[in-house]
Amino acid sequence: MSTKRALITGVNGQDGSYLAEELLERGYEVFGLVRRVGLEAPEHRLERLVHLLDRIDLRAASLESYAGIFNAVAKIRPDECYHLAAASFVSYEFDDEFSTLTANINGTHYLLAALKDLVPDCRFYFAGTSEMFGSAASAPQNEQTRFRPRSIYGISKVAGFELIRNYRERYGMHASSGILFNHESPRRGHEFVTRKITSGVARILAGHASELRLGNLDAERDWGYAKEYVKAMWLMLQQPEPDDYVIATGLLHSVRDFVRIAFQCAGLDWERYVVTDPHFFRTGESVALCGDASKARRILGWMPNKGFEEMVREMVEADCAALGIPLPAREAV
Ligand code: G4F
Repeated sequence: MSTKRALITGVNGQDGSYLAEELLERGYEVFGLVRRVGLEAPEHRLERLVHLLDRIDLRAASLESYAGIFNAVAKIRPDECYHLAAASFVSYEFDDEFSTLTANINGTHYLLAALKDLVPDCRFYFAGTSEMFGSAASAPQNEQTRFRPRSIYGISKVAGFELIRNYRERYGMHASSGILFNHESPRRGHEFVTRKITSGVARILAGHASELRLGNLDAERDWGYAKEYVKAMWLMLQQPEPDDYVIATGLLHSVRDFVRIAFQCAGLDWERYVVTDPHFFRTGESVALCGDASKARRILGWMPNKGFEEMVREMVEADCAALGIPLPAREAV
């Protein structure tokens, strides 16, 4: 059998870089779409991919240009396409709503349309998100739960999800959506709370900072481990039939839990360093989303393995190592 070709959008993000590793290990030929500026400064803009640059084929294309996507798909002719790219920071303020909505919806639509016309047998993965549930009326959320997005990002993802469902039903494409709850790792962007905390701990331990300013410590999330979540993406495309799956741990933890464990890993008392700052509070964030991944477990054989504390420790260790600081010996957390 010939080598399978996989195309990943958002390949330079947390999930994209783990997925590229996963697919390379499985013998795929991996292609990534990146913005042209990324190719011009790879060590800076593609930092999560530096160790893979000689093993993956990066092509410049903007998801805002149908012609660019069409040309890239025509040249690559992928067997599987993983569409991870999106403006993904969640804000409930509806700031910059037009560009987030337009870029996320159009990018998905252009890609799907190009694949349908050029390589209709290509299997397609769409990165949906728990933000699509928004202020859901019931918990835990599964594939039957009604979407009630409360952010522009969530609305754009619901639109993408509906595009996928329509292309699947109307054109018979093998197109699946993963509804992924929060997933973290040492490669998480610094704008998200988990990485902000672990890098903050490392900076405090190194003497580069004396406090960490955060928003709502009572906010809760269903936090999983990103490396395991990309496996679920691959599993979805190996199924005989396309479908939608919730990927989650089913466990809720608060920001305070995360903070306490992260500081404890470094032998620090969090209450001496953490300052709550109204600037980082989000209005309209009332419901804690918690996923029910029993369908993924039943059909894909997928389940989360890494524990919450273990993941927090790995993130703190990585941020400390980057600053050249050893962590104190492991304590029970
Ligand atoms: O880390 P966050 O910014 O992630 P959020 O908003 O849940 O979004 C992430 O997960 C979604 C679900 O998978 C994705 F759709 C989305 O793309 C992204 O990957 O915030 C987590 C929680 C929130 O409740 C927030 O209010 O942490 C709370 N928080 C408290 N203090 C803070 C802070 N969040 C940030 N970013 N910064 C703070 O200082």
